[in-house]
Amino acid sequence: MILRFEYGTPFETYAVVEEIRLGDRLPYFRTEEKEGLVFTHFLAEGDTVYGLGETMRGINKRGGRYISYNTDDVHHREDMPSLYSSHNFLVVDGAETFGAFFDTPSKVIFEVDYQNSGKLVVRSENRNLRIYIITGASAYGITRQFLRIIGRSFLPPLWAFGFGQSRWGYKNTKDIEKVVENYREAGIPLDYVCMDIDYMDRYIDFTVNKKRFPDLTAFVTAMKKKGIRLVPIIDAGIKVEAGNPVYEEGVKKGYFCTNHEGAFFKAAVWPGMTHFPDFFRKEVRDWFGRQYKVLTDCGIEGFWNDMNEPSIFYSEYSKRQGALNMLSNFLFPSRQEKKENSAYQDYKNFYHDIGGKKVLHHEVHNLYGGLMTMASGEGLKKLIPRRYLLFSRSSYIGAHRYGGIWTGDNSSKWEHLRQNVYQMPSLNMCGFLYSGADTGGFGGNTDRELLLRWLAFSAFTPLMRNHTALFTRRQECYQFGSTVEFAGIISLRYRLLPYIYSEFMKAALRSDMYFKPMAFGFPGDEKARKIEDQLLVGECIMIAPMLEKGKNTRKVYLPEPMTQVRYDGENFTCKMVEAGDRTITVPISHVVFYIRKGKAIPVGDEAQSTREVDLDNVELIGDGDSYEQYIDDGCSPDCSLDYVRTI
Ligand code: MIG
Repeated sequence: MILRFEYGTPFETYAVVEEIRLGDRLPYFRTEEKEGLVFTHFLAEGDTVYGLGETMRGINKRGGRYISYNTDDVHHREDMPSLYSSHNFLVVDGAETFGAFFDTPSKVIFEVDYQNSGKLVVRSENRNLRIYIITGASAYGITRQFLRIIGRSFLPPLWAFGFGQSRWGYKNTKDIEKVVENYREAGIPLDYVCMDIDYMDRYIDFTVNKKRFPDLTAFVTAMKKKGIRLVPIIDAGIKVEAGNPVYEEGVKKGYFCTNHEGAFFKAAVWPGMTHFPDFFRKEVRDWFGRQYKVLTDCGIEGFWNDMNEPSIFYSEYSKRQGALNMLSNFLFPSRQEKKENSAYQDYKNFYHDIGGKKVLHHEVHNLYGGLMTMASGEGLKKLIPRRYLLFSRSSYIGAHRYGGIWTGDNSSKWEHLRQNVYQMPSLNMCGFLYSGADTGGFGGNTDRELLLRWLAFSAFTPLMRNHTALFTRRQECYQFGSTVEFAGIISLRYRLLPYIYSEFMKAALRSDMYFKPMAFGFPGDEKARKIEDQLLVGECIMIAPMLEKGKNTRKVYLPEPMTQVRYDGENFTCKMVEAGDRTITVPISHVVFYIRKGKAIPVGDEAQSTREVDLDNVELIGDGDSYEQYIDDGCSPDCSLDYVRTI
């Protein structure tokens, strides 16, 4: 059952799409007014708390403090309170089991048994909010009810499930051609290459640098012939410059955020001074969505939206302060929270025009990136007759209906691979099924072993992209000596595509999760409940990724007998294994995963690009004898469960 509770005049966030009955007294929480509203729930000792989407730590959120306030910070330490997105849904599972969604675009702090308080304390800075309380028999069932009320996940095309290569620093057609050539030569599958900010003319949105890409349409066509799509980046800010048509039209129509004086707010990002589109207005979203036409007209079918927290280097107000903050952020990452008052000062320096009222950005901050995604998604739906690819850095629940997300600027650290594993099921709980991290790590220099192990995990994440930052070592899969192991691991992804695609589509169409914590699959199993480094992928697979440097073995817990599948880069070897604790040996060129009891999964042939994948031509492996396969042409927008058939 789901009930809605309202405080003050809640802000419309577009997160929930169903009409939910109003309850009269908030259950489970004690409510106090203290610098906003404070909700307290007493946790029992064995309670597990799931959810909160893109946050750090683990799958069980106990012991942590999390702040929903979208933040661009490259230091993803485990105790980091805020990342790029805010996903305020959690489930308490234990003595009392319920789900709660704190629906407000303002800052919310979650203290989950923080400092062993035994309490779940939720502090909403804003007194206007909606809370949805969901009850049900299990954490999984509650999550599925939540997924139903927030509406169906974004459905990407089949090619978006291929492998993508990206690097901040690819400058021109030659750079990209070289990447594609090297991949094809090494026989490593590849479906798309991302174009980072350097493809633009001086980082100006919706422009193409004519020197570097003299004929983008011809280039896109030539790449498509090789089975490669190009995926350009779009940033949130629009450059202030006479002659920039997007800027000029935005100014004329009053589409940008304003400052204290009522003039358009100026903030410096990559292109220099920019104005921020006021995505809170429908006409602004429609207008922004139409701008993608410049690129879709060239044959582009996918984008990534960046800097949409929005990220600000400095502004007309904080010029000095901003530079100092950036420096101190870099030098003293652990002071992130304490710096809030100065580093985030600019969020109190501009306004949105919402329903004719001036609203301070700070109060609706967490919704900005999500609304940019809504603008792009709705625009792309009109511009492209097929399904588009879109993933964003910043988001709020609701944006999952328009695009996916990537988890932002991680680094090349084993710890961040582990965080990637923990984040996936939590993001799925909040609707973001199409997600993934920068495989190999964005900041810092990766190494062969880390990248191979990371790829072996990302082979299961819907968004599978190798991305790295400017000034880091080359990170393409052919830069690490022998390429066979890379070709082998990535070929697993392509051979599993009939399963991965089908499970993703079924999960989205049934308001279900694609990645689940072990506890959701084996709720009665005390041991499974505590395991965070194994995940369920779709309805049939359990994975146990290799997360430690220099180690070829790991422990795996099997709650039931399963088929162990070992892929050596070429062949699948299956054997039944009994329930219980096992130690497996997984050389760097292998991937070991499990098929659940009584289940079978479809595997296909190797392919260099998704266009060679034949979803129809599959073989079943596992001890079951049938599989429910979602199958369609991979690009038509009319997806439905009618496309599920039993094979
Ligand atoms: O200030 O476009 O998270 O993926 O490569 C950095 C350059 C801006 C941040 C993104 C990252 C991207 C980078 N961007």
